[in-house]
Amino acid sequence: MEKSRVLVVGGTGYVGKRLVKASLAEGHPTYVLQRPEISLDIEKLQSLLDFKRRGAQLIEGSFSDHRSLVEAVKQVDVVISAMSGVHFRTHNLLTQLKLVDAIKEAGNIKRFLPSEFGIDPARMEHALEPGRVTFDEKMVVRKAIEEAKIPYTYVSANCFGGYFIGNLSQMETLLPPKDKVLIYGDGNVKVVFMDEDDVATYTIKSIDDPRTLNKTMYLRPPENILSQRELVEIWEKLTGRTLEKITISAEEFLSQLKGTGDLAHQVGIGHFYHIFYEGCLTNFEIGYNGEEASKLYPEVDYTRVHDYLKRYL
Ligand code: GFR
Repeated sequence: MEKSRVLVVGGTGYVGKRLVKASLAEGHPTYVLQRPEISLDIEKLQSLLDFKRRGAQLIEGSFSDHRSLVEAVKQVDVVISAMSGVHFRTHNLLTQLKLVDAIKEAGNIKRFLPSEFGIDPARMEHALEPGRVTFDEKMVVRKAIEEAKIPYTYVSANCFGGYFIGNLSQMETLLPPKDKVLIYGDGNVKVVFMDEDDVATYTIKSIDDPRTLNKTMYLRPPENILSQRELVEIWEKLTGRTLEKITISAEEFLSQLKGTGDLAHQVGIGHFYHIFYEGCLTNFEIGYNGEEASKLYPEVDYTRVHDYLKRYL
């Protein structure tokens, strides 16, 4: 059967550009939404032109023009949204409801993947404020998808290496610490770390797979299920230097929420707490309604944390 046509929304973003690349690499006719709002964002425009050079097609459309979204969606079989959840000040995941409306009206889409790629929001009803906004918005979008009976796959991609591996899971930095590292609690809570390119590869492999239809696909490749202590040890072996480890208790860590610190930090505190103190990524079995990507696609030679860290040496 010929490869399904894929439209990536948010294709110039951190995950989106990798999805475009993976879609082209898998041989899918690949389309990228080109929004007029891009205006003078020269990096995004250059990205779009590069995609065209590499064989993707650009489709003009705007979230403020329903008709344009319907026309864009009619040209493809699969839509993947990779809107930013991190820059929530300028973006709002609820904008995706407009995309859901367009997909519902077009009626031709065989699979829709909304912008998830993190903690499974269905398991976060207890999440702390204000970070819970991420999960609440994702659940509103899921509800709209399911009420519209749009076929879907939700991708729970866990911790992106760029935000969690390179910095040894320190907050407020993207680089590894030089002499001391903050350890969350005993540092033994299991977390799942992912290379962003692998997130895109697994996502593209899932879009035509009946096994992932109306399912959540979790990315939990066994060798990347590590504690923060194990992550630090891998780095210490690579650098040949040990770091001074400073433990921060859950109470101390959460006391930062009392301050009126900037919202982005408060959101991050909540997410890091659920990940590194509660173990929300690994404290459950992937049951009847979930699939695990490295088992579905064993042919993918996913990047191990050790190799991901080499670029930071
Ligand atoms: C792992 O799953 C998620 C990660 C998720 O479901 C939702 C959001 C995220 C965010 C993290 C916390 O908000 O992705 C990256 C990370 C963003 C972040 C990193 C926020 C504040 C920080 O200080 C930070 O330091 C690296």
